[in-house]
Amino acid sequence: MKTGKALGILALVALLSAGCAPGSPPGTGSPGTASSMPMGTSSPMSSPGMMEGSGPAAAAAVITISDFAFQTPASVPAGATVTVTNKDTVEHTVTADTGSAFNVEVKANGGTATFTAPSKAGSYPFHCSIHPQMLGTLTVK
Ligand SMILES: [Cu+2]
Repeated sequence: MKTGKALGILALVALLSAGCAPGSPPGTGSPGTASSMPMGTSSPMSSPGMMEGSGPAAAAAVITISDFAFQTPASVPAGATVTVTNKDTVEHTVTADTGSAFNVEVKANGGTATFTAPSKAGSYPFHCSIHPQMLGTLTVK
């Protein structure tokens, strides 16, 4: 039994594997990666709709884009101002599939854009013109 040699090999293997381990320290996502974009500046909910001018304040019509997906409200009132917030790190668009009912670009990292919902009730499928696999439907009542 050449235990000593076996132990030596084991030690060598251990050394090698330790040395070859990818040197990625834990926590690669440093807390500083978030952009300096402040989150609190774009909150349409708290504004009493003074800029709208006409009509009663409707329920918040907000589309949120997150992780390459649209999060749409169950419905929006006809003619409502729809606010789009993009939480992704790339730009997206909200583009009606047919016609030109709406088409807005939404900047990355918390960018917002608004458009006016169609004045006619119905379902309006839309997509992102940059990422055609991103699909959504805006229901107008
Ligand atoms: Cu997109």
